[in-house]
This record gives sequence, C-alpha cells and structure tokens, in this order.
Amino acid sequence: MKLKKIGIIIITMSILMAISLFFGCQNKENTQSNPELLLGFSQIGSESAWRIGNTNDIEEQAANYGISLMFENANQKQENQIAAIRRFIAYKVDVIAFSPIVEEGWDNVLLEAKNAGIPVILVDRDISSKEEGLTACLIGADFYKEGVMAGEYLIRKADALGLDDVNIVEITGTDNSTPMRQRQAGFADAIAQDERMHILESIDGDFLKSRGAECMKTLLDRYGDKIDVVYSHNDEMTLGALPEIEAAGFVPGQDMIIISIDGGQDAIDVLKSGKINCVVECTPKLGKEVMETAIRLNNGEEVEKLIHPEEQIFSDEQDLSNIAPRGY
Ligand code: GZL
Repeated sequence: MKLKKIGIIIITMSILMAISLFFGCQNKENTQSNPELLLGFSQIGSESAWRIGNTNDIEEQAANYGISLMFENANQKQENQIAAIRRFIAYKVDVIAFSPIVEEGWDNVLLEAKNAGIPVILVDRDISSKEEGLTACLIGADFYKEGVMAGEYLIRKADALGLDDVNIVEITGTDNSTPMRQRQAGFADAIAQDERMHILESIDGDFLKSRGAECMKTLLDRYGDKIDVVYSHNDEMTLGALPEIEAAGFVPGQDMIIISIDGGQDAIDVLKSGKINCVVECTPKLGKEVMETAIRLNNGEEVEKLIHPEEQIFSDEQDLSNIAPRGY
C-alpha cells in the first residue's frame, strides 16, 4: 500500500514538472532577453499625446525584449536629433532608430552611421535623400492612406448631408514632415474629382495644440461662417481649434464638419460627444516591430524595407460605444 502511494506521488510530481517546464518555455519566447543589444533611439519630442504614447511604447517594448535602450528626446529640434545620433555613433551602439522631425537634412549624419557600420531604422516618419542605402527600413503609418481615408469620409458626409458646395480649411502638421506632406496629398487627391470641394486655405499648426488654436482663430477671422469643414492633421491641433470655433459662436460637428487624425483617447471622447465627426487612426504602438527589426539587423538578417501597421477610421457613421480604451 505504502509503495503504491509513493508511486502516485512520483507520477504526480513528474506531471507537474513537465507542465511547468512547458509553460516556462512558452513564457521565454515572450520575454526573450537581448542585453547585449544596445539600441540608440532619438525621439522628436513630446508635442502630442501620440508622441508620448509612441515613447511609452518604445520604452515598454525595449524592456519586454530585454534590449538596452539609449533614449534621447530632441525637444522638436532637428539639430538635437543629429547630435544624439552622433553620440550613439561615438558610443558604438549596435542599432540606431529615430523619428526624423522633417524629411531633409540627414545625409551627413546618416553617412557617418553607415561608415561606422551601424544600421539605422526609421520610425514613424521618413527622410528624403538622393543617397542610397542610408537606412535599413521604415516602420510607420501610411500617412497618404490616412489622408485618403479622411477625404473619402468627407465625400460620404457631404452626400449624406446633401451638400452641393463644401468649403474646407486645413490645419497642417509640421511643414516638410512626412505626415504633413502625405496627409495633405492623400486628402487632396481623394477630393480632387469632387467639384463640390474647395480648400480655402492651409495653415501650418506644427502638430501643436497651441498652434492649432492660433490657426483656427486666424481662419475664423478670415472666413467665418464660410467654413464648412476643418481638416486637421492631428488630434492635438483639433483639440486646440475646437474652443476657438465655439468662441466664434459655431457648434463644431454640426455647423462645421471636423476631421482629425491620430485617434488618441481625448479625441475619441470628443468624437463620442459629437464635436468631432471623424478621427482617422494613426497608431503610435510601433515598438514591437522596432525591437524585432533591431534584433534581426543585429543578427545580420535581411529586413522588410517598409512596415505599415493596420489602421482604421472612427466616425459618426458608426456605433462608437464599443471603441476599446486607446492607451494614448
Ligand atoms: C504621425 C506622427 C505625428 C502625429 C502627431 O505618425 O508623426 O506626429 O500625427 C505627432 O500627433 O506630433
């Protein structure tokens, strides 16, 4: 009898050990450790909820993948990004990643990184250069498609309201940045064939809430009740513009169609209140792809040249009650 009991205990212990080993291996895949990989990351700044969400995700994913992160915030200045990249090169990091605040002006510092044998990942935004091979890949949204989605929404909205003349003002993001150039081009191309659509003016709001308010006040002073639509390149500028619209005696979302991009929690809450009509998503959660790509590059593997995340549109055409918390 005693031997039988001991036998049952041994079998039970073996089964429990096998289970814990299996799940232990499972978890290992999700928290792989790469302490020997040093990643230098230059971030544009902290200009918006989107940017802060992007920074948080980069830091969380670096920790999740066990990657050592040298993180520098450039406070909206290209010269600070260039200086940070030079520090990463001097420090001999394994991989450099950065979100270029504007598209031009990177050739010299990226040639230095190339000559130092350090691969560079573009995150979120792109560069414009005649030089080949300065960067390994771009991980970021399809901004042109975001602009098209915004324009196609406006056409549907104009049809639904039976509008036959649509005057639009545009508050753009940082001049010469990839999202500004492509969101403007995508939107313009989407409405180009629709003769009802007229863009009255585009003003650079630099993706900032304060500038969004200033731009909206200027546009209201110039065009007043002629404005039918405000197309804003990010939520921050939209949230800055709304109080100016109300102060001028108009009801945003009703007297004026409000279209925004990013999809942060604050804008989604205002969308649900009816003061914004459409928010095109631009996810800041790029960290997982950045870390996996950095590991591949560090291992000398080929990587995809362009990685676009899946993105959606939120608008007053939908049931907005079940939008999950946005996390930024
Ligand atoms: C878009 C990103 C933009 C956001 C803004 O990917 O570059 O920069 O739309 C942020 O909120 O400032």
